[in-house]
Amino acid sequence: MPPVAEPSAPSPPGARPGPARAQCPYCGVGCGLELKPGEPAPDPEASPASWTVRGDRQHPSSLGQVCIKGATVAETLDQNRLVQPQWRERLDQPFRPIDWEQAYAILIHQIQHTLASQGPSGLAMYGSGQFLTEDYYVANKLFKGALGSNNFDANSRLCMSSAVAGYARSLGSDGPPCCYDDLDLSDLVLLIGTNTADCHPVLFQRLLKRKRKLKAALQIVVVDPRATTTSDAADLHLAIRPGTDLVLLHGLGHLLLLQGAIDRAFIDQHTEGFAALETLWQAWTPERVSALCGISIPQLEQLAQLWARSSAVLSLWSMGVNQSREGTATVGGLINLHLVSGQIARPGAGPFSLTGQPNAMGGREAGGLAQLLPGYRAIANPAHRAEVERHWGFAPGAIASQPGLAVWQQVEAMERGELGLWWVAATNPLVSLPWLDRVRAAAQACPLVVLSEAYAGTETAAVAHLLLPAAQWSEKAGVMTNSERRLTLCPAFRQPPGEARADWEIFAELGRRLGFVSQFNFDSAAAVWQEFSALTVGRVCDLSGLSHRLLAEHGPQQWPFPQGCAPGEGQARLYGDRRFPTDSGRARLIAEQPLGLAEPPCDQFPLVLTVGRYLGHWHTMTRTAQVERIQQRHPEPLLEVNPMDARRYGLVDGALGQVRSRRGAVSAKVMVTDRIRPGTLFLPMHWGASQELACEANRLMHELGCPISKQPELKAAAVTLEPVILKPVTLKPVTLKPVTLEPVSLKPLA
Ligand SMILES: Nc1nc2c(c(=O)[nH]1)N[C@H]1C(S)=C(S)[C@@H](COP(=O)(O)OP(=O)(O)OC[C@H]3O[C@@H](n4cnc5c(=O)[nH]c(N)nc54)[C@H](O)[C@@H]3O)O[C@H]1N2
Ligand SMILES: Nc1nc2c(c(=O)[nH]1)N[C@H]1C(S)=C(S)[C@@H](COP(=O)(O)OP(=O)(O)OC[C@H]3O[C@@H](n4cnc5c(=O)[nH]c(N)nc54)[C@H](O)[C@@H]3O)O[C@H]1N2
Ligand code: SF4
Ligand SMILES: [Mo]
Repeated sequence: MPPVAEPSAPSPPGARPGPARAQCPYCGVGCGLELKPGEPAPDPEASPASWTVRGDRQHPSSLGQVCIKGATVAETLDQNRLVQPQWRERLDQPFRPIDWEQAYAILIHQIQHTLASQGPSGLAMYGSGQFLTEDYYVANKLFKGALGSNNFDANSRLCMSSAVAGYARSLGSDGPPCCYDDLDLSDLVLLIGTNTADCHPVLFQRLLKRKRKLKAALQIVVVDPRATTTSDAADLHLAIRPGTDLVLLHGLGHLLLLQGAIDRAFIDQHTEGFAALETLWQAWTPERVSALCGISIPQLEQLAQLWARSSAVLSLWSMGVNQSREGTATVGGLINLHLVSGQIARPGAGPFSLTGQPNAMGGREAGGLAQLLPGYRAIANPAHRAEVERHWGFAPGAIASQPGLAVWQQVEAMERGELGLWWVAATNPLVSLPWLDRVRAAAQACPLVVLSEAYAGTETAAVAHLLLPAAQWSEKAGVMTNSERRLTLCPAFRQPPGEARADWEIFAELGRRLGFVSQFNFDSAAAVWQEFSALTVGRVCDLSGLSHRLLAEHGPQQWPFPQGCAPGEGQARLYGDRRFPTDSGRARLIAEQPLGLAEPPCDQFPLVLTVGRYLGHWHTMTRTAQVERIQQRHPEPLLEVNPMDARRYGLVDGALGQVRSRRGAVSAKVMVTDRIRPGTLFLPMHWGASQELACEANRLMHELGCPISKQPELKAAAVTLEPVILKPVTLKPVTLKPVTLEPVSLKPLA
């Protein structure tokens, strides 16, 4: 069956399409972009039409602002695309092009074979926060509903899952309670484990603009083992030892107690568990905290004073908090402070996770992790399963009662030969998962690895048997939700290249071919959305009043947006009534002892490697490596080393250094800088094996993570460092054979 036409399908060839408005497909700030077609190309077949991009001034989340990635996105859309399904039986063979009929036949054969031999648990998909919500919804319905396998997980496991678990545990439900306007209303902004300037640039610029105006009246505190562009703007930078965030937060609680800077009325009326937290905090004296975190007591006291005297405290956090073996506990530790001081559920105040990917929020709403179902529901809850089964049109019991495998468990299942199909879509795990050598070996042992990708030649393609060409953002319609719970319709305004299809269409077509015709009979993304949004009625993330049409006509909207809600009337903040969605209606205070790093430094591996991002590059560079301006800005990966460590390990600026962990070694050019803590190294995550200057940081990282969120500790591994001594190359003497030249007879010119 051919892909179904969208109501917002690309214009017919020859027509000049008008400007398109969409959410930026990169980070979770979710800026609005306005895209206008350039001059039509003389030969549209040879060179596709160019698009000019600018910030969409009508978008309430970004008001016309963009960063370098959003501004250059049009340059990434056409080159190096995967345009046809490709197949190889064995990994040592080259891929050969096939058609979609053959691709579906391969998928269906392996699914049926696996179901017969191993059962539903032998099937797994690993998806992405870069899916549109419609992609997520149909993938989930296919795996958890039709196939009976809850093994649908996403790269949000590496990203936001500690925030998801932390919100749910403390407040009773997932869902960031704040909005971007809070940046304009707070007088203390705590940025913990986030390099906002590089990773959420448009939000950071908004904060910076206000800081320039208000000066000391707005205080900015940054907690990060490195000095970053973010900390350059801070009034106070706490360069703590990696993995000591929870100690710091408890130490702050200790001082707030001492100073009496707590809101007794709020604690009594709206929380539970204070007595246990109070006992825990009492033990976290400034002396202990200072020694463990590696910061001074006056610095800690300064933070406590700022918190105590501020009328509105806003905390922003990202991967420095989430990617930790105690990620959920640290999120709880941060929310504790907001609850105990009444700094929540009012303008300018609250705990606010900065979402990484453009639609990781939509993924959470659609139930896109192995333990979730749509509408912020849980697999473990029998009533939730029954509601979803009914809505999806499957028999009672169709959804398995146990949560599925999180991504690392999928890797382990492949190692044990327990997966017959590993389907990777819109993520590049052979760069982004920890312990890459182990992941590679596990994937190589899986009988069928399928990769749905927009681009050709990614690192993950090297372990795949079947490649499915995906239409990407701009070529398929659908909705994304940004960090402040705002939904933007992203229309299809370009044709997908070759035979590429929207991910949700690929999943729906497979569902029909497997015999679930009525359940997957969607004729458009708008119809998928309609079915999904109806499943959110009465939930915390109620967005049942939103349709593609409403979003197209009235622009981006925030949820909650129940049926009957008027455009612009979605809620900016959650829990304004201070009732939390727990059984008691009270938020829970979490008293948990800090554990520190899962792999602490030791004699053999005395340093801590942390891995993060550069402003211009996006993750595994499938898109940003194509942009000249970005490549010029970040031409190579640099290993940041403190001058003390450089001296100790015999390295100078510009030298080649080798970082080694228990799992492997990588080399990179050294940048000696006092902007990183002694004992800590930094590498970017971006340069995978397919890049000319490959630097596979994740060969070094371990898989251990938070037991609650199952998020791996991608921010820290114990390593050692040594200079790379380039061996002098001995050239073998070459004996040149004498060349005998044939005599040439030149004809005289006429
Ligand atoms: N330019 C760019 N922007 C992006 C992305 C991108 O690839 N490129 N990706 C997007 C995505 S998916 C995400 S998840 C976000 C990530 O956004 P961020 O989390 O802001 O980015 P990172 O660079 O991964 O890490 C942030 C900081 O955590 C610090 N850190 C390391 N260990 C610790 C610790 O133990 N404690 C604390 N407090 N800090 C620590 C690091 O030094 C680093 O500066 O960015 C989004 N935006
Ligand atoms: N050590 C360390 N490791 C990390 C991190 C870290 O901070 N430190 N961060 C982690 C985090 S937070 C994240 S989010 C991950 C990100 O890691 P990945 O998800 O692996 O990174 P991306 O390069 O964004 O991968 C997305 C892929 O989808 C493709 N694609 C784009 N659009 C579409 C589409 O519409 N359909 C399909 N099918 N494909 C599409 C892109 O070409 C790209 O190959 O990395 C994680 N890994
Ligand atoms: S800040 Fe994020 S969403 Fe905004 S333009 Fe940059 S990458 Fe896109
Ligand atoms: Mo992320």
